[in-house]
Amino acid sequence: MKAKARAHTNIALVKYWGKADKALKLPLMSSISMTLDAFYTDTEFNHSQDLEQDAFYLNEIKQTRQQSQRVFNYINELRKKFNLDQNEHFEIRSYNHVPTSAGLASSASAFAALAASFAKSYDLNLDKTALSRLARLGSGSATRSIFGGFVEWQKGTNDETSFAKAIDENPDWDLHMLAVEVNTGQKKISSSIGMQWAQKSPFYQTWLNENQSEINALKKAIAKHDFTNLGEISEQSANEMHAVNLSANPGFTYFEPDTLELINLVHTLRQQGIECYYTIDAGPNVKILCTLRNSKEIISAIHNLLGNVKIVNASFGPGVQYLD
Ligand code: 2P0
Repeated sequence: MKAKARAHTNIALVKYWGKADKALKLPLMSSISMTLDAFYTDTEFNHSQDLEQDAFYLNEIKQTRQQSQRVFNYINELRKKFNLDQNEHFEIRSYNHVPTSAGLASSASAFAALAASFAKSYDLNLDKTALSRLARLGSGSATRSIFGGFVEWQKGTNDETSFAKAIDENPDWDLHMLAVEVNTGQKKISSSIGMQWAQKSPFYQTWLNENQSEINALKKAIAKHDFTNLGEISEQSANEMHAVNLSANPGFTYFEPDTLELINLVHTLRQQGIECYYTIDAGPNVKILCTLRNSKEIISAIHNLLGNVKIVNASFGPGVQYLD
């Protein structure tokens, strides 16, 4: 009747940025991510005939009907899919340890934790592949948050074949990601809209054509623990994603002035021999890949440049876990 799950966010190194099927959230490209230890969502899913109405609480605050719509639609879709009792009501309590809607992928951990707690509460006995497919119906990036470490979401061609799998769930690798919070406010262009607009770029198809070779190259770099290659491929994928945004018609960008300041800082640090690389998602925040050894120096350079911005030092996080 009741189950609780924790899922961590993930940040894509080879980006997902376009759908082949909107309803099933089938992607146009495969992607590779790193699951992070520092950001996660805990979700409790309860269903019972004793409940009087459906309810969704986020960090103890009851969400309005409008705020709950995406979550309610998702649960109703899943109940239909598994032929579950539609007359029962459900109550969802989520605790988000991720800044919501700020390009730090809160929907990834949110829908992965929701899919897992839902499935467990109904004793559906789903394996991780099935859970990954279920999470995908909530949010594309949630597909990858079922697994820890390095994860590949193979785009597939239909609901059965589009799911994530682990590349290496416990990498023995000194690899860190500094999440620099430039602006944690609600973003103006949602990911779903942004990725739709991006497809109007004349460069979009060219980018897609490179997807499989980028995936192969990153998997090789991961297998060899080759930081330079991993960083270069990740930075390029982020640049390509933001380039198709800028070159769409009309063009748009998630960058803010401080985003560009941080890109320049990463270039300067590299010239000084401090190896680091950036990646940026659907928001102005910048994530910097580096080793733990270099992280102190990079953090102090960021504070020198931008003053007292919040920086979270993250490393590899685990896959979905059941709590209680
Ligand atoms: C990613 N992003 O691969 C890409 C890179 C943001 C930039 O997936 O519409 O919330 O739910 O599938 O997963 C963010 O978009 O979009 C995202 P939907 P999602 O992580």
